[in-house]
Amino acid sequence: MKSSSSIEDLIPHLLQAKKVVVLTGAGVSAESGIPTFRGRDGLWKKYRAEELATPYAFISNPRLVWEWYDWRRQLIADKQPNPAHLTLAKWENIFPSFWLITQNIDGLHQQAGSRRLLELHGNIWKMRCVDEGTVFENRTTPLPEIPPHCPDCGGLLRPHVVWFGESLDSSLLSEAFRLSHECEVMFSIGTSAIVQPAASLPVAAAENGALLIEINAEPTPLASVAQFNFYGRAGEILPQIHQALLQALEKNSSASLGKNRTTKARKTEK
Ligand code: BJW
Repeated sequence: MKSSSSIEDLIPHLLQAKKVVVLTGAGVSAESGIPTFRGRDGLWKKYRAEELATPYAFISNPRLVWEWYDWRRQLIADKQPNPAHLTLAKWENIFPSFWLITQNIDGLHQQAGSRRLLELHGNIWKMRCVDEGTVFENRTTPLPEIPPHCPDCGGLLRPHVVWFGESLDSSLLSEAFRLSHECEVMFSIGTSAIVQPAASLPVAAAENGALLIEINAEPTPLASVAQFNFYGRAGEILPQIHQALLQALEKNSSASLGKNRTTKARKTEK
């Protein structure tokens, strides 16, 4: 199939789809004011994310790494979901099976209302005891103590996120691959699609016959694999697709599946 960037052409595929999976990355939160990792905004002081998001950086200088996370927690704390997050939350009520797989650790998808959500790289609002492995939710910003210590055993706490060279939670990853293999439509949104293993999920879906749609500010390695490519701001493109989908569902309301979806979709619009 030749690639397209027409929403009109995409809608018939979405109307047919029962199993839809979306992979998101930092670009989805960019319009909420949260910097992405790569590109001009990706620097903190003189450090790149790749230099700080590693277990080696943490072992050699926990204070520096925690200062970076404390800065990011303060930056994220007052940020709100944007139309991209809100649209994806609505899609849980539109498609018969819908799953959101995110690489983001900012919690904005949950804040937008998404519940069928896998957070592959953890969550910045959680901390983990290096000694005991206990996980705590902690939303205090700024942190009163850097680096923070475990309230139970006094051990060093670390952010409950996945750094380079660390394995992702194996059950979460298996579930993400299962959903990607089984879906009929997969969206890859706001990710540079270079960090593994997350970047393999859309490829796995496409290899298993799913329709792949990329929405990103710029082409990524997925561009040649995707059948639909939309380049621009996710917070503008997703609502446009959503509106076109709702209009098509209204027209199709005589079909029983379409009827159910339209009723649910209308509810979510209230
Ligand atoms: C917009 C927009 C708008 C902007 N609208 N779009 C196989 C081959 C080679 C290497 C590896 C491999 N397997 C594993 C590796 C090593 C490594 C890896 O992938 N390295 C690559 C860089 C090559 N992977 C790992 O180490 C992973 N672990 C692992 O696989 O364990 C087993 C193993 C280990 C070692 C060797 C082999 C196997 C773990 C990866 C963990 C990633 N962690 C981070 C930090 C999380 C915590 C934190 O946030 O602090 O996760 S790094 C960072 O990158 C973060 C992100 O989730 C992740 C992905 O970034 P993302 O989301 O794509 O952001 P950007 O900035 O890259 O892109 C944003 C995009 O949005 C851009 O394209 C913009 O244009 C676009 N955009 N505004 C739409 N408005």
